[in-house]
Amino acid sequence: MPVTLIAGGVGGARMALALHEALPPGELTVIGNVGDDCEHWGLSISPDLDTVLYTLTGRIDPINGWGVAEDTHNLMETAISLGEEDWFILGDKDLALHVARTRRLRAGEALSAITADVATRWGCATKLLPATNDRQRTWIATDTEELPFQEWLVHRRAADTVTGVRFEGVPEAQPAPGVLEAIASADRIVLAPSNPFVSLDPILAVDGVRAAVCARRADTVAVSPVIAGKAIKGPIVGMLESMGHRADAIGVARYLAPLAGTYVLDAQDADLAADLAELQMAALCVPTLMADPAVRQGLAAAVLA
Ligand code: FO1
Repeated sequence: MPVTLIAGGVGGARMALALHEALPPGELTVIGNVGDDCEHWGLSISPDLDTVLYTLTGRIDPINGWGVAEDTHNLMETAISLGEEDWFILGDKDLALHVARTRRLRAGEALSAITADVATRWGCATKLLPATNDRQRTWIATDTEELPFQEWLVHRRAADTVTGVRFEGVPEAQPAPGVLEAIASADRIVLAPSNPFVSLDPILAVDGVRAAVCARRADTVAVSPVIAGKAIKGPIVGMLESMGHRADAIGVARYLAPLAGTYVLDAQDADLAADLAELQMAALCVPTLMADPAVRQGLAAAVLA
């Protein structure tokens, strides 16, 4: 059963692992967010693609949910002693991937080709596609200024109130090879429990992607990134509030209703299932906290059933 997952952030990578484990090798395609990409110390960094790669190949740091497990920070310590910026943590093993990607991008290779090659070298049977090979960058509007995504999230610790989100590079950004085909040909499309504003929307903003998912609404399942009014990870609840949405799983469901005919609520939110009927969304209620492998299996089974 070919399945396509639209994924960003740590929630996207955990959902990718759940489906990767549940499906026969090669049946899963993950379309990853590149709006979070940044240049740091002159290197091209693709956090969301890397988080999926590290998660699916057993390299991920289980505590942070990003970066490489038990990485060392020798390069970073020396760079800081030379006066380089210290707010974005780059481990030594992680840096190797950024060095390789930066060299290959400068030599003219497409991000999709580099990502596919890394996945093959690391024995990852799941296909990982960046949403676009074109430059796309997420900007966060706050009460006072507009900030690049990583500056807002990491440097400023998401402390500034969000009033809007803008995707630089849109509407020009074109889908990477295989993206529209993966959406059109999958038996099931899954919207990961990712932040809809900064992890799913940049993917959907790529030319033709939102329309392609809307056309498959009956086969699309979205998983809530909010449980009992709290984020599984990250700043989503504050963003829902500051951008005028209901700050719970139903606020996200309303936002995603044009795209997904089925919505997965965490079992703790079972009392919200009735609110999905007016959105013409079918409800599934299962445990969704994927740090637990049994929950991961149960969630994948529910999404694929
Ligand atoms: N997140 C942090 O909270 N602090 C960091 O210093 C940090 C560094 C970092 C380096 C490489 C990478 O791939 C991810 C990194 N992240 C860091 C996570 C990243 O900011 C977010 O997970 C995503 O962009 C959100 O989707």
